[in-house]
Amino acid sequence: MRFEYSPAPESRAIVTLRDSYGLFIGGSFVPGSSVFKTISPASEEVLAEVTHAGPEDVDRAVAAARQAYERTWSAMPGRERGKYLFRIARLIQERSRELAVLETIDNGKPIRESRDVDVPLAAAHFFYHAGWADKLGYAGFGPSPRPLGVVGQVIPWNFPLLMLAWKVAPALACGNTVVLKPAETTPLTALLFAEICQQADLPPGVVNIVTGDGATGQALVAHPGIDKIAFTGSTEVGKEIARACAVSGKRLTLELGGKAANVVFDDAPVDQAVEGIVNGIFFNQGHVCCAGSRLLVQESVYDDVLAALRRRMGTLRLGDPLDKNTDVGAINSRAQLDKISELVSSGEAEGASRWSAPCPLPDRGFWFAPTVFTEVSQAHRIAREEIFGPVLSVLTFRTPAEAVEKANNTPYGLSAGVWTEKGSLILWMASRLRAGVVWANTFNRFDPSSPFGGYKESGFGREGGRHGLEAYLDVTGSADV
Ligand code: TAP
Repeated sequence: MRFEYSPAPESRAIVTLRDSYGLFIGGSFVPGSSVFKTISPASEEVLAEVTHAGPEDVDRAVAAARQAYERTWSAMPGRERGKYLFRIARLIQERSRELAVLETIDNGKPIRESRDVDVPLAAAHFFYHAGWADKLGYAGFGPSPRPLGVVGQVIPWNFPLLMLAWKVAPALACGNTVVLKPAETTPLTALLFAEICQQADLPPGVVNIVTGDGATGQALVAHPGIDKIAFTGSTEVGKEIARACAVSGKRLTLELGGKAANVVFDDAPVDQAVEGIVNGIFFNQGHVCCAGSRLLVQESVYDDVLAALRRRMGTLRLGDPLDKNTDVGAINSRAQLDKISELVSSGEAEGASRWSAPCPLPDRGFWFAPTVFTEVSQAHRIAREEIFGPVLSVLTFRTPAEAVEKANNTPYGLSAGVWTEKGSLILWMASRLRAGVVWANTFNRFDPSSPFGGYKESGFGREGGRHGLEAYLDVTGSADV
């Protein structure tokens, strides 16, 4: 049965966009060397002009962060730092609708997701790390672990505010100051976060935000005044950053790409598994590093699972991201749409069979219908490369051992999913899957207390939980680590 939905748009009125935004350095918005425009990927409308930070602007931001580190933040008792983090967390909650609408406008993701996932999780990360700020001596890193200093943080466009929270909250809780570079296509919630820092009376220079493109990121990574780089983004850029940081003495954590296997056994409840498959690959248009982009189905239930999956995909509603009924929003940029289209064409050319949900695409903006490929071989590019879009590749297996072999046959190792009724099989699989996170009978669950990170080309270091603190502390010499 098909349900008809009337439009249910969330109002944009809560967001006041400025015509142009400066850089956030030393607690104030300041001009920089040049400007660029940020657009809405759903309509291609220009939203605002944003400042491009050149090397001299990055230099100013690092100097402000150093001064704040030395004069205020590193010397402040943890319980005082914690108060600021609690205040920021509460302000994120208070301004949650504004943040959600702005995130949806700038990123293209459905309002249902920014409202129910991105913003609440961002607040949760600040609450969680606020609690740690005065308890670092009990975290198992020795009695008085020291901060590292000034941290340079570079984040991608898929979860702009949430990735900021993953980076900024632990860094500040541990006594570091930060210079953060948001992605070029999604700078607006980071700039609203800068206003929240002002509202929270955060000492000037503790958080600095430099907008710009890859060159701004490069300048930040190369800056000699930085003690640690925390990067989330593609494996390709991660490798470049690892080379740039080599023998510089800078600490480095890398959260990179993925090509997760979502493994469905023949005893899994089909409808529940299909919901998990859909959430695993179509949540956030598949712009998710841990997306379940390779579906491994046990051969005996292949026909049932595929039929139920196509049926469910046919009910997904694609369109206006601000509509509260929308399931699939816009692709974040034309460049990303081109990348998805190129990989999908390669799948067809290499002989896989494509099926896309029959949903009309809007005339303006960047869109891609939810798509599934069957008859996929492990050698196909769509089975090996991260597509970072709403495209699922389906493979089959007969035995658990074959499922493990195929799941691990990837240069990545960020996440995996297992669907079965048998607890013993879940544990057997989890101990063999080379992935930082293994979800059982669920997918894409996040919690600030749970460490997240990868193996192999998915990077190193963990974010969240006690493990995530270690990345922002000097734990050398600690016997407890
Ligand atoms: P990237 O192209 O790698 O960009 C990430 C960030 O790095 C952006 O801010 C980018 O600026 C900047 N950047 C680009 N070139 C740089 C350079 N040479 N030096 C320093 N910074 C540079 O990735 P993306 O396309 O935005 O994001 C998608 C990727 O992120 C996917 O591979 C995804 O799997 C990964 N990701 C991983 C995770 C975790 S937790 N593992 C989470 C989310 C996303 P511009 O925006 O100007 O290009």
